[in-house]
Amino acid sequence: MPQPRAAAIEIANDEAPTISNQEEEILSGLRQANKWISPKYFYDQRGSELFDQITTLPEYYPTRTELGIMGKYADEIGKLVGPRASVIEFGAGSNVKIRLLLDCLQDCAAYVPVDISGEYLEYMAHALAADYPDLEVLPVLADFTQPFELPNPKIMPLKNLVFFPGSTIGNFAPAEALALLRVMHLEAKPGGALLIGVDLKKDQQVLEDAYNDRQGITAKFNLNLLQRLNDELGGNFDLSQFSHRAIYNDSRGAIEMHLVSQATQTVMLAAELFHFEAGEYITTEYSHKFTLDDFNTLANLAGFQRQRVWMDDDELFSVQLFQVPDSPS
Ligand code: AVJ
Repeated sequence: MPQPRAAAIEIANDEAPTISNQEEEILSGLRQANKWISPKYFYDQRGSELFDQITTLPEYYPTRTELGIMGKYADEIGKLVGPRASVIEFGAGSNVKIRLLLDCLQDCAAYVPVDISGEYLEYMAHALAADYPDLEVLPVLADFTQPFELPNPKIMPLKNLVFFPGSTIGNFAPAEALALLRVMHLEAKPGGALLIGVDLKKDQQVLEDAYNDRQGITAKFNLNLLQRLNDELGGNFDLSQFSHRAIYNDSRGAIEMHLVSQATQTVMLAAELFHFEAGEYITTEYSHKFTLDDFNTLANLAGFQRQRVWMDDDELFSVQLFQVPDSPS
């Protein structure tokens, strides 16, 4: 009988950001002529629940398609990555995807989830350790957009595999996406690899439908951001005076999510006043879409070499494997 892992899982702390610098980031975004709040603030308890609901919507193809690709090509992914990899997940996101990956890898050396939310990390790490008693789980509390220190697994890994599913890379502006890929390149180390989910350019209507679902869950998800500002930063946003909008910006190659002011109004937040004209909006998310060439060019700039691309039959979504070349001797 396998013994349950008794020891508490220790979380390596790589300086989590304080609430106050997050508050400053939010306020400065709202002071701009083009008002902006980063999509990373969507994910409080309620926001995470709403996102989970989004992933099951008929219009929202990415999650289901990515899971389908990973399931179908699991054996191939496992073979190409090779034995005894240490998996470093950027953002401890989905319980389901990491399990699919761990199940296809041979003799995984360790699992290193890196996340900015301590509570979520702890929950995910324990859930996983309970189901994989032989796996060493080494969570790191850190902002993964900045280089962080990797813990040392007991088993010496043959390579590091950075895992970044969900096309979360699409949330970053091109320059930031490149900077993030460079951090991944650094953490993967020479001889390491990157397995990344990348959403693809496609028919505009299909894209816009995915962010304008008929049940209005995406609208709730977007508006929940204002509720969060009310609850956590002393705001007085009237949610009925803002509406959700998601449109594809062709020149940017991205879905943009907006919260559109329905009236001329002034809102208070953290003891500061913010004025909105009717029709003025806060941009809350960019979700960039890529061609295979677009993404290869970006990854090459970060020093990665593409090894394989897997797609669904309709070519809606891709899972891509890249290598960090061995250091020149
Ligand atoms: C979590 C960034 C992959 O961009 O599709 C879903 C977030 N926003 N519906 C995406 C999201 C609105 C999602 N990612």
